[in-house]
Amino acid sequence: MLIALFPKKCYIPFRPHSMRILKGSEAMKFSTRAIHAGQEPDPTTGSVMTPIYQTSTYAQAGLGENKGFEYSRSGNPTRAALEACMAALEEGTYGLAFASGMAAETAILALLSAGDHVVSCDDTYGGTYRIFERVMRRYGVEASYVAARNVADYEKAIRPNTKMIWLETPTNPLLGLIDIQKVAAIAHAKNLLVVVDNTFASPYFQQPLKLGADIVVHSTTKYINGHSDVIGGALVTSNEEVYQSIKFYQNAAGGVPGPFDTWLTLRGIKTLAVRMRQHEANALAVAQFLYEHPRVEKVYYPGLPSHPDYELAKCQMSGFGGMVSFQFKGTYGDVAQMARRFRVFALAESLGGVESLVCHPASMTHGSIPRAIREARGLTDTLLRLSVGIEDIEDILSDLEQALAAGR
Ligand code: P1T
Repeated sequence: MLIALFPKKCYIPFRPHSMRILKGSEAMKFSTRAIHAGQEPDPTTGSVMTPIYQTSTYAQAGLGENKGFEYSRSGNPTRAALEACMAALEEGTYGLAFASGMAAETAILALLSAGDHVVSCDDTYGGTYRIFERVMRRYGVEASYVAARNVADYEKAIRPNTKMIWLETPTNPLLGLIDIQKVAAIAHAKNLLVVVDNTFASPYFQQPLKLGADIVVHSTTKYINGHSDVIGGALVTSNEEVYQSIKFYQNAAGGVPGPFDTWLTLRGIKTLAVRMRQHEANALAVAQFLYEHPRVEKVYYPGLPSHPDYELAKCQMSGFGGMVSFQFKGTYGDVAQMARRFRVFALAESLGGVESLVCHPASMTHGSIPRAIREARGLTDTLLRLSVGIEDIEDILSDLEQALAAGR
C-alpha cells in the first residue's frame, strides 16, 4: 500500500543491462568492485573508461525497438554504470543515482503519503531536518525525532501510521552511532522500512543493507566522489518493490544527474578504498591530537576509546571514518577568529573530499535548524566539524595547532 502510487507498469526497466554488468563483480573484493563494477570496455570502441554519454535521447530502429535507452531522464549508460557500481559497493541489488543527496532523499520520502509518519534520529544533516519540517510536513507527512543512540526510543516513537525509520550513522555533526541491526529488528517487526544515510562512513567502512536496512542513501558529493567537484546522490536497495517505486519516481520527478557528473563520480569511486584508509589514519591522528589539547573541551570521533559508541563502532563498522568534531574551550569570538586562521583547512560546507575542510555547523550546515532545537542537541556556537583530508598529517596538525591559538 505504501507504493500504490507507483504502478509497476509505468516503470521503464534497465535491469537486464545493469544486472548483467553487476553479475561478474559479485564475487570480487571491495577495491576491485570500486574500479570495475558496472564498467566494461565500451562495446563499440573498446574504450576502457566508461564514456560520457552526453546525449538527451537515443535513436530507435523502429517503433518499440530501442537498445535499453530512450531518453536520458529515464536512463543513460554512464548513469547506469554508476548505479550498478553503487549497488555493488553496498552489496545491494539495485542502485539509483540522483542530482544531489537531497534529491535522493526526496525520492525515498516520496514513497510516503499524506497521513504517514517517520521516526528519525535527531542528529542528521540540517537539510534532512529541513526537508522533513518544511517540505514533507506541508504534504501531510510528519516526522518525530529520537535521540540518535537510544535504540529503545525508536520503538516508543512508533505510531500506528509510522511507515519508515530514518537513520544517519555516524551522525552529522556529532558522530553518534546507531545500532542498525537492533533498530532494523524493531522496525521489521512492525513492517516499517529502514533507511540509513551512509554518507559519513561510505560503503568502505559500513554496509547498512547487510545489517538489515532496506534502503541506503548517500550524498555522493562527499566520500563517494571525493574530490569536491560534483553534487550528487545515490541510493541502493535489494527490495524490488521499493526499487521499482523509486525508479518510477526518479523518471517522473526527474532529479537525475547529468552524464558528466556521473562520470566524474565513477572516476572518483575508483580510489574510494585508498582514500578512506588515509582519511581514517589522518582523522585518528587529529582526534588524538585534539583530545590532548588544552583548548579543546570535547572530541567527537568514534575511533577514540572515550567515545560512548566505540564498541559499537568496532563491530558495526570496519573503520571509523574521516570526520572529527570538537567543542572549543573559548568564546564564540575566539571561534570566529579561529575560522580566519586556518591555512590548510578551508572554511567551507561539505565534507569527504581529499582536502581538509572546517565547518561551523551552527551557522553553516545546520543553520536551518532553529537555535533552541539546535542547542538542545549539542550544536552550540563553539562546535567545529573537521573533514580531515588526505594531505600530509604533519601539515594538518601544525595548521590545527596554530589555529587553536586563536584569542590568545
Ligand atoms: O548536499 P547534497 O549532496 O544534497 O547531500 C545532502 C546530505 C545528505 N546526507 C548527509 C549526511 C549530508 O551530510 C548531506 C550534505 N551535507 C553537507 C553539505 C555538509 O556539509 O554536512
